[in-house]
Amino acid sequence: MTDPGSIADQVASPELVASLLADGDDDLAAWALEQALEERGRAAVFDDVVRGAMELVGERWETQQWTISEEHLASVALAAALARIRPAEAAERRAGPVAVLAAPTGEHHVAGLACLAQVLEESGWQVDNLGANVPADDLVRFAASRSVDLIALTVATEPRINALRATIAALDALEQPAGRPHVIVGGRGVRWLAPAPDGVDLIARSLEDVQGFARTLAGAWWTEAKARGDAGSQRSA
Ligand code: B12
Repeated sequence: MTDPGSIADQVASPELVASLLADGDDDLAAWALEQALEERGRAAVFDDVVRGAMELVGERWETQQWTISEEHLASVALAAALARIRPAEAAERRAGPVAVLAAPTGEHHVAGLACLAQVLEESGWQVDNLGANVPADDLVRFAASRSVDLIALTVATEPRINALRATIAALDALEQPAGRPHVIVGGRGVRWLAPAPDGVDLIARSLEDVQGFARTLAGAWWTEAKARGDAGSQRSA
């Protein structure tokens, strides 16, 4: 007899979540993802179920089983479903290391950043997610205006690799009292990012790849903040 799998595996299969999202049913999609989160960590659920579901959406769009409208509806429903399952404590957090998330100029695939934001928030980070199409010089100005510990960039397609490289190079100009923030890069486009650019601490192919790194940085931040006696304040430089 074959193993039928857990209830969570059945209701939160990429197949079912893709169909719910393409129907615009963010409510039921969020419920399905919550069932998966009962059994597995957030990074694993996002890497397997959310990414898998959106790959199916992409395949069906490419093969014209689903229209552009259904694909767009799925993206909007995904954003709404993710907002419903945000870690409970994240909205109230006023202290902790700060991460700035952005996609470089021309990059409009940003669901990965929304997923990353929640994984970081669950590990104690405060997150400013700037989303799509952020000019390099503007990102540098934004990060210079506050105390930032981590900058996370996403790239989905090959034509955006040059803009990503330009953004990473521009971050060299960033001066902060605690030194240059750590820089990580992820997204399905990192397969085109060889050789690895200077100034990048980690190139991640998944959220699970980045979890240990993010937890270690957050732990070090809290140790230093406690030593300074100022763990209650953050957000501005
Ligand atoms: C939704 C979608 C869109 C939406 C995006 C909306 C939005 N708000 O994000 C819109 C309509 C804007 C769009 C536009 C385009 N798209 Co599109 N899109 C997709 C689709 C269907 C799903 C992407 C998605 O949301 N995935 C879900 C997230 C969660 O997955 P993810 O991004 O991979 O992120 C995961 C990891 O990579 C990681 N991660 C991501 N970023 C980071 C960052 C860090 C630091 C870390 C640690 C981890 C991490 O975490 C996530 C969880 O595992 C994909 C199909 C696919 N196979 O991916 C096509 C796809 C990527 N698009 C494609 C194309 C061609 C386009 C367009 C050029 C179409 C056009 N002709 O206009 C434009 C380009 C726009 C641009 N300039 O950026 C192609 C790319 C083909 C290629 N050769 O690379 C794909 C693969 C579809 C296909 N099969 O043809 N798209």
